[in-house]
Amino acid sequence: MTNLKDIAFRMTGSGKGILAADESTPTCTNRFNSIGVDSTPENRNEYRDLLITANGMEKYIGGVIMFDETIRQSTTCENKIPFVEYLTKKGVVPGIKVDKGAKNLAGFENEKVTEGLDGLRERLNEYYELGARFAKWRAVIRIGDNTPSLGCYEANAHALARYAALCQESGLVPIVEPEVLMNGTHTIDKCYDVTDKALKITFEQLIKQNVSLEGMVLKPNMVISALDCAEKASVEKVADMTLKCLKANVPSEVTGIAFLSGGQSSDDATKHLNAMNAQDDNLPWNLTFSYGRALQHDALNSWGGKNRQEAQKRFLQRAKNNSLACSGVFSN
Ligand code: 5MM
Repeated sequence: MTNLKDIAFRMTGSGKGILAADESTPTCTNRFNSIGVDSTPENRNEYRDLLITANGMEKYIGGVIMFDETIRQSTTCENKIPFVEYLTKKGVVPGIKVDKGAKNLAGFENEKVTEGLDGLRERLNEYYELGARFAKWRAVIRIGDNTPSLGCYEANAHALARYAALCQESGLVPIVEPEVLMNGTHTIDKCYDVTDKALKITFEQLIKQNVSLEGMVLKPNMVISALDCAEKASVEKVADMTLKCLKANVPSEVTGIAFLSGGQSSDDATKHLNAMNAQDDNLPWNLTFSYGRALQHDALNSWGGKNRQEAQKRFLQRAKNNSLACSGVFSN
């Protein structure tokens, strides 16, 4: 079995990041509705194909997160090669979203816990056989007047740790994603406090469940002002506060940290990552991206169901910009 640390390095090292293309069918349908394309299995296959087969994407992308439907699909224009096989041949690690979504947390108002642990060992073994070498599980933490509660932090951290241990038992690198949402009006200082606590409790649980830290990838939110906050923090402030929070909470053994974009504009997501890597080139972990919307937004809109070439061009440009940001050398 390949060493988990090596896989985590291939996903996040050498200036590469991760493409999050694991939208579940309802989310993909919302995205397609916005561009007037029917969300059929064939159209979803065609869209994922244009991302995965974009010429040279492997220079910038070390791993692709897929949804259950996608990992069973194949390229549409290159002799129907299964996506897993196609990616593996290009040196890109195939991955799979394995959580079953964030559901209401019983006993708490307006809080979620991510489900999917029952039967997970068997599902992971099947995905390993299909060729996946990493997995992803996303926990959702919303900032509100009286949230998050300690019960919400702990329930989500415990599930993330149980999932991560099961992944490593099956030979898969777990991406551990405790996402503090950008929705709301809160300040960057509030986001710092909540992210600090979420990471602290998540690592306590990961250590208790004997998860190998070098064989995992953390996928956190950046420390940032909420979407509807009256005062938007500068790029420098986001970079400073995010690095401070990560240094305070993420053990140096962790191989990679790959941010989610979370609703930031594509440009902001690149600038923030760039500022962090420009500020400190001696970080203990690879600091990179695992973006969904910030990598796909331009491509999806220019595709519109037809314009494959333009969509691939836009996707490659975003991937390249973020790869440069991994070395802190991106400039507009
Ligand atoms: C790609 O979107 C994923 C969520 O999909 P579902 O809501 O359909 O399950 C999501 O987990 C994603 O991987 C991360 O949030 C990163 O995506 P963004 O768009 O925040 O960079």
